[in-house]
This record gives sequence, C-alpha cells and structure tokens, in this order.
Amino acid sequence: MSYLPVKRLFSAPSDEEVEARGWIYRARSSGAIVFLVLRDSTGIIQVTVKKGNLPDQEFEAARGVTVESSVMVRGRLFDDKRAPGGKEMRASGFTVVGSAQTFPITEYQSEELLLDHRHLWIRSREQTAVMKIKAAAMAGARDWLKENDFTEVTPPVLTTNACEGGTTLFKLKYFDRDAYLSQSAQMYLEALIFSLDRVYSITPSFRAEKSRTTRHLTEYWHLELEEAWVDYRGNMDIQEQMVSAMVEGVLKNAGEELAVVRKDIEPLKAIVPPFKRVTYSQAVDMLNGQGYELGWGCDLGAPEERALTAEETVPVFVTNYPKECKAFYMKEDADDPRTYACADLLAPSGFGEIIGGSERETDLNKLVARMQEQDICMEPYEWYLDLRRYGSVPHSGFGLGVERVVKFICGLEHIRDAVPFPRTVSRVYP
Ligand code: NSS
Repeated sequence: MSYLPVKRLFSAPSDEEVEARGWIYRARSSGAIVFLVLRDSTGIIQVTVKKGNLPDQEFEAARGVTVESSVMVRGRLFDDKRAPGGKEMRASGFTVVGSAQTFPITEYQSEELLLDHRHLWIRSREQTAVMKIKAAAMAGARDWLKENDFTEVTPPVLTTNACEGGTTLFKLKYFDRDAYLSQSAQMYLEALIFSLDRVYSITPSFRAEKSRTTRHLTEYWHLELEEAWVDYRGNMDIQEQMVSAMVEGVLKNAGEELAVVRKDIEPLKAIVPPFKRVTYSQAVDMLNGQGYELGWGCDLGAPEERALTAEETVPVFVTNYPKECKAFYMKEDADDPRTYACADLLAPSGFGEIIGGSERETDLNKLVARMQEQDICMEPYEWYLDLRRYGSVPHSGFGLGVERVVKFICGLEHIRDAVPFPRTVSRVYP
C-alpha cells in the first residue's frame, strides 16, 4: 500500500484502508480514544485512534505520542461534520517514526522566541503557506520569462565592485585581496545581453542596511532582468506584465494558501496591466498637495511611497527621478536632463517599492564624467566601461525584490516573514 498525501485522503473511498504519514499537529486523549491531527505539506486531517481497533502496543504509542512527532497511520476515512474538512481517519495501525521532545513553541509566543526557533517555526501553517505562495510567484515569473524568450543566467555573487553605492557593501577577505557580496547582478547581466539579448537571473543580493525597517533584509532574493534594444518605457511594459504574471501564478496555483494568510484576495485580481505611471515631479506635487513640504530633488522614502499608493489599486511607476537620487549608471533623460530615464515600481495599498529599474547610460564619456564627479574609483569598473567601448547598445533592466513582492501579495506586516531564515541587522541565526 502506498502513502497518500493528506489532501488526497479527503477524496479516498471509505471502504478501503489507506496509509498516511506526517507530523502530529495536535494530540488529545480521553480514555480509550485518542484524537490526533496529522499534518503534512498538503494539509491537516483528524485521526481517531480507538483501543481495540489496532494492536494494544500501537494504541499505547498513539496515546503517548507528542506534538511534532513523525508518524505513519493506517486506516479508513469516514464523514464527520465536526472534523476539519468534514472527514476523519479511523486508525487500524499507528507507528511513531521519530518521537518529538516537548516542542518549544506553543501558542502566543514572543516574536523573538519564534525567530530564535525559526527552524521549527517554519513548520507552522502560515509560514508553509507563505513559502508555497513565494514558490508560485517565482514560478509565475519564470513561466512568463520563458514564454517571452528570456534566458536565465547565473551571475557571480562574489564581486569586486559596488553597483548600488559603497555604503551598503558587505566586505570580505578573498584570499589576499578584498571582495564584496553582490548587491545586484545588473552589471553582469548588462555584459550578457551582448550575446543573449534578453536575460534574467534570480540570486541572493546583499545589503549591509543598518536600517531596522519592515521592508529591509540584509540578504534578499533578487529577480533581475536586462534587455537590449529596449528603452525605459518598454522596460516598464515588461515589468507590469511580469508582475501581473507572478500574481496570476499565485491566484491560480496557491489559492488555498492565500486564504490562510489574507482575508480578502479580491484586490489581487486587479493587478493587471496597465499600471499607473507618474513622473517624480508629479508625485512631489501630489505629495505637497497632501501637506508634505518636499523640495524638488528630495528622495522619496517609505512614508512618501505609502502616501502615494495608499488609495491605489494597481501598482504605480514613479518615473524620472532627479539624478541626485539615483545611481550613476542610469541614462540621462533627453527630454529632461535633470532626471534619469528610470522608474521605481510601487505596490498599491501603501506597500511601497518593489522594483527599481532604468535605461542604462550608453555614452562612455557621460558615464566616466559622472563617476569622476562622484569620486568613484574607475579601476574596478574597467570591465563595465568596456561594454560601452565594444558595440554599445541601448538597453534597460530592473531588479525586483522577491520578498517585497511576497510581502505585498500575502499582506505581511514584516518582510522577514517572506523568507524562511531572515537575515537582518540583528539576526543571522539560525
Ligand atoms: O537598489 S535597487 O533599487 N536597484 C538595483 O539594485 C538595480 N541594480 C537592479 C537592476 O536594475 N538590475 O534594488 C532593486 C529592488 C528594490 O526595488 C527592492 O524591491 C529590492 O531590490 N531591495 C530590497 N529588498 C529587501 N531588502 C533590501 N534591503 C532591499 N534593497 C533592495
């Protein structure tokens, strides 16, 4: 007899014995009956173990079983209105595979304790649901990228140059020289479009962010894409289609999990192209109209992003940021040279930035002048500048924070719950 996943037990015929295996989610006994709830990756089911229906030794094993022990159960399925999902399994065989010591996590634990026991807490239903939603979102992106002829590539994580400024670099000893953990694969993707045209990568990115916020991790998963022959407007078209495909993938393949983590899934159905587009200057005017006192040139932080998107139902692109707010590699906008041809994508309902993207500067002289202005040491970037020397081509790309998107899709308060083992300023264990 083969083992059925818990989810499949609900449709198993009642006249046949079936076997299941998993972990004890709840256990309670009263005299000659033991009530158990069995959990596996697919769901939970009630199991009743009655003395006399199985060998005494197995009944005793069920009576003494502890929460989170791994077990194998044999039995038949019966309708029972009081049981979760309307079915229960009545055991005719019960084996403990790995007995659990008293589980350190019970109801109403402090956030700190849960984080210290993250390796155990990830078994919870909410965490399991979030991980499945994340997988569905990433699969949605990969499917869309494949359909649209993007090649997945594998850039390095050990690098010798910054992409997003020196202040958030993690430095490490690389034999007898210094190296850094990558902040972004962008520059390597830029090198790869010369042979592959349309590329993307999904890698960890590292930011030594001292800020303790609900949207910053020091290690996060970064989906980055680069495309030749595309300007920043075309770049936005790609982003809105890909983000919509991620949400659609979740709605289609992780609907049950969504119901575990959020009350209302309707707002997600509105995430379809076209997304809203406003310029930075328009955004500043809108914010100042709401009582902010922003000068042109101020960067938009979390509160401003929240205010801009609080009432929106679709994501919002904010385009054409002033040069002083953004990185040196972006293309100057021909229509407004005070700005770059760039856009950040902000998720609706106040969730804030999920993507940063731009057209890239292709003019070698402009790039070099800008780097000199900003006192950037040229040597580690020589290879990057070569890309402008040998067959330079108009191109654009972006980076999407996978956990930021999952936080938005799941409606999570804190980004750390979008990753099984969060890394933040105060946490690298477990
Ligand atoms: O710094 S970004 O805005 N842009 C880049 O790194 C570009 N070099 C990407 C590219 O064009 N290939 O980061 C991109 C996204 C940003 O919108 C967030 O969604 C996410 O990466 N991000 C983060 N997520 C979690 N934690 C932290 N600290 C974080 N920093 C950025």
